Amino acid sequence: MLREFTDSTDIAMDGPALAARLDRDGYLFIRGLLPREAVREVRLRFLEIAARGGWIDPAHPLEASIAVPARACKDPEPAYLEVFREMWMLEELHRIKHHPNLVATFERIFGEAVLVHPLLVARNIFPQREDFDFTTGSHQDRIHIGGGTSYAAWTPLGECPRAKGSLIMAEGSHRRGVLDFRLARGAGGLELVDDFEGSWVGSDFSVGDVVIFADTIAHKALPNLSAELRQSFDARYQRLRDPVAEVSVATYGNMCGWDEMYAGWRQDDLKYYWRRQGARVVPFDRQYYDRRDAIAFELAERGDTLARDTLLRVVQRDPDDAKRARAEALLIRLDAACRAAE
Ligand SMILES: O=C(O)CCC(=O)C(=O)O
Repeated sequence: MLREFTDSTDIAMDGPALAARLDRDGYLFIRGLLPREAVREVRLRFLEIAARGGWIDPAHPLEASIAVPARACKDPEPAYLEVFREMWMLEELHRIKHHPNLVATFERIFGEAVLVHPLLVARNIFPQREDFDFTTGSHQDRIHIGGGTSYAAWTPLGECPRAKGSLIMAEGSHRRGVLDFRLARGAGGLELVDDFEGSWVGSDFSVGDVVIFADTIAHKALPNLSAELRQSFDARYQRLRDPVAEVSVATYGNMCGWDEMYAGWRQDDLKYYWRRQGARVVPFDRQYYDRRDAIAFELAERGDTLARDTLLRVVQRDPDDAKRARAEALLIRLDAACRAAE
């Protein structure tokens, strides 16, 4: 059962009230926090790139964002990243996470200076089909983000009713610390063991509506049951004086260097801003990834394809040479076994 989000639009200018509610529920849902035009600009850029990548059905207007099911792909597959790379490097995408309405909201909540994480995530979720499902399973961000306490802001690029796969929260679950997880299909590649029955809250999102949430709240996406590509972005914010993990000041999956990305930008004000702000960068705590990867290695040794996406992530992103080599060998073995079974 899914209950409605508590709507915090009426207290959006009241810092102490926002902070108290965020502490109580683990999330804040604020309607119209971002201007529609600012979101629409990013959306159009995304759709143009998606169309060039063959993801959007040309038989419909671009803004209808009707997906081509045969081109369904997912992060971190190479076919996905090839198209996604251009989206992630867009100046407009990075600029919107600094939108004064977002930053001022976090300043009000913290009552002090805010660090906007340089890393942000953008998503393109193809419609769910019998042979394709990339619905984000329930997880906590803390294990992916590390550093000091941080908060996410998630917003869809375009209208996002529940049936198009909006994000939902397990109200109050942020109080329980880091919880047990297992490997799963879907964005993130993990899911929490607990099902949080009775705690789930969500809403239909209009363009500009934002959900802000704590890095220990359990959350997940609903399946995309529409014919459209569900696009969204999630950015992270923390107190400037708290430490930030090095992964959060790197580009997405280290897909490019910042200089390479900045070369295509028109303005300079957001280039390396966190260095000028004096962000305190610390090593990323890999303990949870080490646990995830150990599970994936064990499953892969047994020929379970559930391990595949995690192995891909290790190959693309892990700093440990031996671990990357082991993941690569297991991936080759898994794929050969799959081909033999076909
Ligand atoms: O957009 C999604 O499907 C997942 C987003 C998410 O889990 C997050 O922002 O932490």
